Amino acid sequence: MSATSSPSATPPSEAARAILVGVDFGRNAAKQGFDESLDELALLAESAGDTPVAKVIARRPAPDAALFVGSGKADEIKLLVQAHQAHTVLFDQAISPAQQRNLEKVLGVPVADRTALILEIFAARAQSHEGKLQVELARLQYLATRLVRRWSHLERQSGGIGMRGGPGEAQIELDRRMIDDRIKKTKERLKQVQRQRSTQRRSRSRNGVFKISLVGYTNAGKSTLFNALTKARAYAANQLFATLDTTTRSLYLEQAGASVSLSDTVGFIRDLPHKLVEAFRATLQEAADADLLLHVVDAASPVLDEQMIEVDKVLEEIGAAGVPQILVYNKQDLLPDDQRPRAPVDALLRNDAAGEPTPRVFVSAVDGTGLAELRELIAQAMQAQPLSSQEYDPRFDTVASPSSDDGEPSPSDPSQA
Ligand SMILES: Nc1nc2c(ncn2[C@@H]2O[C@H](COP(=O)(O)OP(=O)(O)OP(=O)(O)O)[C@@H](O)[C@H]2O)c(=O)[nH]1
Ligand SMILES: [Mg+2]
Repeated sequence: MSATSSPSATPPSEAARAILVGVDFGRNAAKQGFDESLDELALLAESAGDTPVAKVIARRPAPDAALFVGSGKADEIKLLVQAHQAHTVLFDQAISPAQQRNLEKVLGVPVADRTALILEIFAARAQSHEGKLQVELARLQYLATRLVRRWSHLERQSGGIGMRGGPGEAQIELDRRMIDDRIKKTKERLKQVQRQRSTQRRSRSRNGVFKISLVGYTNAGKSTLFNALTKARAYAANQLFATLDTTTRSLYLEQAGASVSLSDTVGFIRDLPHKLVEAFRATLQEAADADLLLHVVDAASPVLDEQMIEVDKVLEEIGAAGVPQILVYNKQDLLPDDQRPRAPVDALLRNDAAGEPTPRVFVSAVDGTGLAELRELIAQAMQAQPLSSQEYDPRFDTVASPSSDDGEPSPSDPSQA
């Protein structure tokens, strides 16, 4: 199973024309995560290398057991597939393996849902050894549950072996055993890599550096902000999940007279496949271990509230709900004048937060607005919890320096003076 190693999207010649389908379950919409515009699905499709050519909205009170959308709507979609000579149909909600099989029979083209798309994007983006193993594990676990025609189409795209039209039953039985075997092996390899990683992380935390993680919905501008703050050149693009691996840089804060470590990592999305959260737990752990989270919000998004809720959900899931946050409302440059905030900094009382309002700053990572205020807020947060998990030594100013492994106090340890 090979994944392309460059972050670039599939070349246009291979771009598959895709029909996008969303189902509005009416009153249950919120639970089912309905997005009328299907904008996010379109961006997911593009990020996976497909070209959306048509959108279909179906309305029904509950999913159809066999076809998810019901047979009338399926016929309508089939006509669209033919009219646009589409290669694939993408569903905004999760569909079951049986629904997928039935739909593929009716529509005559591979069908995928959000989960499959997200997995595809992750597979194409993973750069580090650990990231690739994590994606491989999630893909195998997903693969183990279904017959996926689109998957073989994918294998072709990424240069692996695969066959058109999907495997036969005997082949599937074989594949299944092979997959189980590979899941076991991948888990073992991952465990090994993660042992090394946690040793590294421990040695970093023993250094007593104040650790900050950028978190937020995918495409909110985390990497752009990371670059603006650290003068780094992390990959930032108008794609979902442009970043998969964690990048950490040291950042000197004049206001605090000290350096902090800043990490940029994978973005969150609604209905992040659970297996993926599980597979990426080690990467996401970075956020849970942080002393402070910069929760980056795309202030220009019409659905920013929903996105923030989704981010909080994932933070909860990885045990980072208790880490102090600064809300960073990014992309201010995109807002019309009458929607700009009156003050560059304020605090927001969040629904579920008991008591304490969360500091909020309005920035533009692109034109630099509000970055000085953000640095000031970080310095204040450091003062509020200078000795959180470890001894905080303000003289320390590099992230990568090795620390002694034997637990001996370092020569600069103030308690030794
Ligand atoms: N106008 C404007 N665009 C921005 C700003 N910050 C980021 N962007 C754009 O938003 C898009 C996403 O930015 P990224 O920094 O890649 O976002 P991210 O949160 O790292 O996204 P993932 O890594 O995909 O989760 C890019 O096209 C950026 O140029 C901003 O302040 N203003
Ligand atoms: Mg990024």
